Amino acid sequence: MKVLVTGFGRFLSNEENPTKEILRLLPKSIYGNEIITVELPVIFDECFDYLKPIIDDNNPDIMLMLGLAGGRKAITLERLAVNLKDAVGPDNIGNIPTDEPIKKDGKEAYFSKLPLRKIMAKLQEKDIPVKLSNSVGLYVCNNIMYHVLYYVDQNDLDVISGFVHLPFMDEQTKEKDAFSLPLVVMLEAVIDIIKLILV
Ligand code: PCA
Repeated sequence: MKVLVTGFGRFLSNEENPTKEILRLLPKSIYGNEIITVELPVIFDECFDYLKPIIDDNNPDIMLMLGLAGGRKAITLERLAVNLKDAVGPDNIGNIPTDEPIKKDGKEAYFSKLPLRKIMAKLQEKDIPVKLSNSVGLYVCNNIMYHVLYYVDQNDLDVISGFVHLPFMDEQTKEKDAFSLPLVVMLEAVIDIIKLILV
């Protein structure tokens, strides 16, 4: 099986992004399955234009998308993406869409294809803070999750795909009072999630 993992770099006031570090630290294979990592631009719709040829070239069996949700107090397993762009702040090239659909012919929402309950049980067993989330937001993380699930749906692809938000890593909260986790714990969680989907 081939596993494609995506993440992001800096955006808004976040100079660093734990998901970018995780892409760097993930092993090249897990249980003999190839792990491909891609850092996506934090830009509405262009994030998917960038990713699409990589999906087409690699035909992954699993797509795990990662993003930072600073301020959340756990790793959050996103249940669904919605057909809406509505940003309170700009993306990395200044787009601030308001009330715009992502795909005119798309469904209102798509559900994650990851085994969310199983993932939650596994991380809870290890005392890693984890929660289900009913909203991935309406910024670029929702945008990429929606685009990927739309693409999988439209093309009838058999790809286990979904999105997981990570909280701040400890390095990001030295000067602010916010919840964070050590990067190594989040790396372990991401590897566990991949292993669980693989078995
Ligand atoms: N988090 C943002 C976009 C990039 C990222 O890591 C979000 O939650 O939409």
